[in-house]
Formats: sequence, structure tokens, C-alpha cells
Amino acid sequence: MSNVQQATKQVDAVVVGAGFAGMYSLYKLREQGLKVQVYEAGTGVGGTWYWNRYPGARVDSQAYIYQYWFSKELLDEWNWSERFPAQDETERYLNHVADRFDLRKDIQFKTRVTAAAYDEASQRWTITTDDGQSVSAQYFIMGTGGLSVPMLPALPGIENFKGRIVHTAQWPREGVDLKGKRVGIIGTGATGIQVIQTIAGEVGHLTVFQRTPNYTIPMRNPKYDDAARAELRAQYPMLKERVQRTFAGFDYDFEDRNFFDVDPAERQRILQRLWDDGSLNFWIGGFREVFFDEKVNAEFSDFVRQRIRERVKDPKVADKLVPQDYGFGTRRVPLETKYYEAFNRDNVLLVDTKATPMEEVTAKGIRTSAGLHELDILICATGFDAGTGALTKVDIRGRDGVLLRDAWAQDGVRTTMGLQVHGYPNLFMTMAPFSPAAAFCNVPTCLQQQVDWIADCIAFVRQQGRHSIEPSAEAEAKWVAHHDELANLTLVPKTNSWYMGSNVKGKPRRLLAYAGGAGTYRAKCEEVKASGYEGFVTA
Ligand code: NA7
Repeated sequence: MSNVQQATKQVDAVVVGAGFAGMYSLYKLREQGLKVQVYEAGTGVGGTWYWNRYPGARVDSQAYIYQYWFSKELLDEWNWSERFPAQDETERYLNHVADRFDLRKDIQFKTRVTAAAYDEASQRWTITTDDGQSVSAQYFIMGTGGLSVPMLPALPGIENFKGRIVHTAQWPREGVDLKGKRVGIIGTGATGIQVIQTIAGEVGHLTVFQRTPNYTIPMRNPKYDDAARAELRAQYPMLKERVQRTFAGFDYDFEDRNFFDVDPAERQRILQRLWDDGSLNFWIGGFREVFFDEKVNAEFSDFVRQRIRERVKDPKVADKLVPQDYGFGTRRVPLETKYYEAFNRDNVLLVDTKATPMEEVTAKGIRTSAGLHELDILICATGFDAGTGALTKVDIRGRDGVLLRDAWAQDGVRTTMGLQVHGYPNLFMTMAPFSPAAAFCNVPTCLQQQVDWIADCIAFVRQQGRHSIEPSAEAEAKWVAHHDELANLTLVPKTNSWYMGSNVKGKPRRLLAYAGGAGTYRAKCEEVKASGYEGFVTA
């Protein structure tokens, strides 16, 4: 204990995580003259793009909107190689940013924050790390990401497997030799799809354990040459503005027209045009009613089902790959490249775990109700405890020592705009529940907006000569009610996915992300700022 006390150092702000949000928080707050300490569990920067180095990992947002906007020099000098860059390129970009702006000197790597406690008398947080150190900070910012706590499947006997088990988000830096091996993969979300389409031709045999098929969109991923990059660069100022106002922080947005005001032939032409763009445009750049209206949604769903069927040779396999019992876009829509063709290969077997459930893992492989699938390597593309996972994993104690984890377990999750929580002064969060950043957003757009808001808020507190800020209980209740009201207007709660927390046993079903759209959310955040932080209490 005395060691810990001796080690206590004083900074203005502690930031957890050196991914997109953490690095930008460091940059912004340091610019405002704050002494900032960042803690990062990994050995390098990049967050999601540091950890998720599985085969085929790639962004589903176009590179030219998946970047920082704060530095013209950075925009001018960084050359994206293609429309949807792979993990290593995105990680290289984030390393370049860290070097370019000399961020590393304030980042302590290989260090996990385990606890943080607020002291009302001093209006400061004491933050403890897994190396037994502690640091005192006035502001505490969780830049821990929404998808950073990986989940392994709870299968009986998993500890008996004699082969290798690897979660996609914990993929070893040195790689895994899959060549010629009997590989099994559990999970066919955005991650599983990228892995399957990438490794099918390399492994000896691939068994895909699928519980729920996804609607997907074929990715169109042209390479960029200098001319293409120059053309894009000329659009950066426009893109920077545009992404701030759209529903999902992309450069495209919904049609102004209502779906059924457009005649059926024209509707099909529009769907085809969106489809041919080879991006998420088909989902969040088409008609907003796809999220609200079952009939509109059915037309989108049928369109995609048909496209999937066209590509799978065996109609029985196609039956399994085509989603039937939920609507398009009510879960995250993955982009894919030759994913369905993988199932036309002789060395790929699709196992429907709803029809033949996985009963146990044995030393040799996975036994379903239909028999044993022998495996050398088991890949778990089984997702994350999204949104709340990273926030409840740390012992965050607010006023009166109340653990955030307990408060949320007892009263349900609550946040104010996903940025702060009543009872936790000077705690700021990014990608937290009840903001669009939690799921319905091109992540860098929403993270930069949230970090800008946090930095402005801290500047405001300092300018006022105050020391802390938190939302009032009333403002928080209002935001939570507003969030829930919008969530229930959408079709999303009808489907199971990490959007609803339904992938985690015992997690209450609740839409994580604010459904009003990123543009509307930004306007609301701006309103709060312009009003002198109405609904927030300073002390
Ligand atoms: P997801 O989208 O949560 O996908 C996880 C997949 O793993 C999904 O297909 C799950 O089936 C499956 N899963 C999880 N546990 C099990 C068990 N126990 N048995 C069978 N199948 C299981 O995670 P991803 O990593 O693919 O993507 C996360 C986000 O990262 C993605 O949305 C993008 O935003 C980037 P289910 O669908 O639950 O039936």
C-alpha cells in the first residue's frame, strides 16, 4: 500500500487506450495545455487496429472518411492505397500519427487500468494500473472502444481441446500457421466473414460453425493511384463537413423521398445503384424507412437474399446462408469479398448450429448433435461484450464509492449522451452506450466529435474557474428516456445481436446506440455546449 501511495503522481488528465479516441484525446488536451497520461494495454498504438490482426481484417468504411481531420499536413502527406484498407495499413497510419505528433512520450504501453476512484473532497480521480502504480488526475477519459472485450463461447469441454484456440481479437503478432490444417471457425459476423473468405483457399479443411447467417454487401475495393488520391484530397474539405451531418457519419445519407413514393421499377434501380457502389451505402445511404418500416425492410431483405442465392451452387447450402427470420440492417451489415464462393469449395463445410447444436469440445474437435468435427485449430470469431464491457471491467467508483458496474446492474445502464454519467464527475467516455458512436456510426467521425466535445467541456470548466462537471440526474433521465423512445421506434430491437446486448448471457436487452443519427446527435451536443452546458452541474 505504501508503495502505491509513494508512486502517486499528479496529472491533469488520464486517458485509457491509445486507439483512435485515446490518441486524439491526448493530442487535443495537450494542445489545451493539460498534462496528460495515457495508459495502453497493448505494446503499440492503434486500439482495434492493433488487436484485430486476424487474416483478412479490413475496414468497412472508405479510407477517405476513416481518418483524422485535425491536421491539413497529415491529410496532405498520408497516401491511402485502396478504398477499404487492410488492418496493417490502418495500424501503420495510426503509428504515423503517433510519431508525427510525438504522442508516444505521454503513452505508457503494456499497462492496463484496473481501477479508478473519485474523491469528492479533492475533486480528483485516483487511477490504479496493473503494475501497482497509481496516478491522481482531475479528468478521467475512457477511450477504451466499444468492441474491445472479446468473448469466447461457453462450450462445455473447451479446456480439453488439444489443438489451438484463438480469438480473432487476440490474434498473435507472429501469426498462426493455417496452411493445410483442419480449421474450425465459430462465428459469421463481420469478423468471421473476413476470416472465412481469406483462409478458405489456404487451409486443408474449413468447418464453419454458423448460428445466424448475415445479410452482407459485396465490397468494391479499387486501388488508388496518385490521380485518384489527388481527386479525393480535393474533396477532403467537403467530406470533413459532410460526414458531420449524415445519419451514420459517412459521406452518404438517406434519400429525401419516401420509399413508397417511388415506383417499384425505380426503387429496384435505386437499390441496384446502391448495391453496385460496393459499400455500406446500400444500408445507410438508401431509404431511412429500412430501419422503421417492415414492408420497406422486406423489399431490401428480399433483394439481398436473391443476390446471395445467385452465388451459392448448392441450394441446400444457400438455404443456410440466407437470413430468413429477421430483417436486413437490423444487425451490423458486413461487407464481403467472395465470401459465398468459399462455400462452393470442396474443402469448406457449413454447419448450422441451430439445426445441429455444438454439444461439447473434445480433445479432437467439436461434437455437434450430428457428430464430431475433428480440428487442429479453432478460431473464435465470437465477438465482444460491446459498449458496456470495457467500462464495467474497470472498477470505476464515483461519488460515495459506488461502482459504475453495480450502478448499471442495479438501475440499468444510464449515460448522458454517452459522454458522462451522473455521480461520476469528470469521467468522460467515448463509444459508450446511448451515443451513435456505440454502433451506428463511421467510428472516426463520431469519436472525433465526442473528443472535441469533451475537450471543449474541460476547457469550459477551467475557464469558469471550476473543478468538476457532471450531468444532473434529471438531464440524464431525460436523455435515457429519449434514447429508449427512439430505440423502440426502430426494427433493431426485434433482432438479436451485440447491438442489443443479446450476445452476452445475462446482459439486459437494450439498444446500445443512439438511434437519432450522428448528425442529430452532434447538433444536440452543440446545443448543450452553446447553452453553457445546460443540464450539467459544475463545482
Ligand atoms: P459479432 O458480430 O458479434 O459476431 C459474432 C459471431 O459469433 C456471430 O455470428 C455469433 O452468432 C457467433 N457466436 C458467438 N457466440 C457463439 C456461440 N456460442 N455459438 C455459436 N456462434 C456464436 O462479432 P464480430 O467480431 O464479427 O463483429 C463485431 C463488430 O466488429 C462488427 O459488428 C463490426 O462493427 C466490427 P449469432 O449471430 O450471435 O447467432
